[in-house]
Amino acid sequence: MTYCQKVLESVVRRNPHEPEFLQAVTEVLNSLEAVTSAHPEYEKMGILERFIEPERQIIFRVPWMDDGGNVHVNRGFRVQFNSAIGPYKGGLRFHPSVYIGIMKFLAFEQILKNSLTGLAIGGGKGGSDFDPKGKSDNEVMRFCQSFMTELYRHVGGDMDVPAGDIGVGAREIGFLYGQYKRIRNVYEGALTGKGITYGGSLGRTEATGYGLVYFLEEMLNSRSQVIRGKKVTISGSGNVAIYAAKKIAQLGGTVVAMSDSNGYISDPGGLDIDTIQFGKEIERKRISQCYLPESGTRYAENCNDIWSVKCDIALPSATENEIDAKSAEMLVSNGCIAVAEGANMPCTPEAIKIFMENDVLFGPAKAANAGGVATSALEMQQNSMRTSWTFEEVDARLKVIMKNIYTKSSEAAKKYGCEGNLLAGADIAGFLKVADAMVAQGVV
Ligand code: NDP
Ligand code: 2IT
Repeated sequence: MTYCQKVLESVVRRNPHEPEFLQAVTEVLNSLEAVTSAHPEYEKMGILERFIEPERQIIFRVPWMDDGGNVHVNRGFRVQFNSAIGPYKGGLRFHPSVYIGIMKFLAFEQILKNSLTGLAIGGGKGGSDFDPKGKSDNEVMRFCQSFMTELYRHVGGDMDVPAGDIGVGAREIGFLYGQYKRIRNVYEGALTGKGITYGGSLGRTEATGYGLVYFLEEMLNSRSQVIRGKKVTISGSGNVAIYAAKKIAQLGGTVVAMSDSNGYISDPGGLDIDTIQFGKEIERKRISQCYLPESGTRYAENCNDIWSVKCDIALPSATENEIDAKSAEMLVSNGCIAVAEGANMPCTPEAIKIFMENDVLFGPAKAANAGGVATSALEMQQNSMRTSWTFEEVDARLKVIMKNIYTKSSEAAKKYGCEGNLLAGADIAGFLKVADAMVAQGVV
């Protein structure tokens, strides 16, 4: 049995009720076989055993009162997974599906993603099973204040720096930051994704979606292809999806379908992205209400059917495991040439296998969606320097970072005998930096 297999066996044995975490770890350990056999010092130093165990997991009660005076209790989480190369960094997710297994998979992926950015950030993730949907602004504020009243002890600009994820956007970050500042009485960058008036970075809102498309450009370029003229399906209609759609449109592509958890809208002639953005960001509407009835756009229930829409490129940007084998086969038979993951782990292992067997370009999440956290790290840099850069400066840095992540991932794949496999390449390139830092720092 190889070192990777031994460690995987113990992860499976010790975390039987966390399928998403097991899925993420299995994928990564499968990629690391060649690396661990080339570096026997990793086994000697127990690097993998430590790499798959979070440094710290915090679970807490979040009590809050709704507008009708009823008391609710949610569960709060922060998983501080790995701090070998920098303070813990990663988003907060507010969604009813949140439990410790989801937090651990996201924090684990975040370690490698953050390493790939080339910036000094470790891996963490947090959140709650609170559902902001249908709540008033006051209810969301009271929840965020209660959440931060516990979380403040565990975060800080040099310790752990949360940001947004599903269900946590500008509004939630504002409330969380206000409470952090009130309790700590310091003005520091303990959160990213902040508003521009209080320490946020220009370009952070756009960064994940824009970065995803910059990464896609690199992927297409390797086959002498461009975005112009391509039909693109983007699942979700949140932060990542909206700015991916905007950048695709700017670069001459056509966004033919977008979704939310209820259904999807599609239009072979192209969706009106400005209407969708206004409907989602300002009016907080459902996707079914985000198009003009007189346009050629149509709405259908069942968000999973979005993958039956004919497209050249798919950018899954909603949630984990949203593309299964059946959807992958549909994409392939409809002529899809590239898939880049905007969401975290949106493709099942079976779907990824189908893409690879059919020579579909595949951009894995930890590389393709790293633009968000990379720009969060740029926000941290600006906060430390007490300065702010222009949108153009941040965007230019983001482009360079995404290009570097592509290059690093494809070169690592080549070096370790799996040329063209960006998934393995991203795992390997991300891991090497963290592993070497862990070796240097001793058994801690
Ligand atoms: P948002 O909350 O802004 O949007 C989420 C979108 O995905 C919504 O349209 C939502 O629909 C849909 N969605 C969420 N859960 C499900 C589900 N279970 N089934 C179907 N659709 C669902 O989140 P983000 O755009 O920030 O995040 C989207 C993905 O991108 C996540 O996987 C996140 O981890 C990842 N990501 C986010 C980054 C960021 O900077 N924000 C950075 C890197 C990755 P509905 O409104 O119906 O719930
Ligand atoms: O999954 C992710 O990378 C994010 N949600 C962004 C995290 C961050 O700290 O900006």
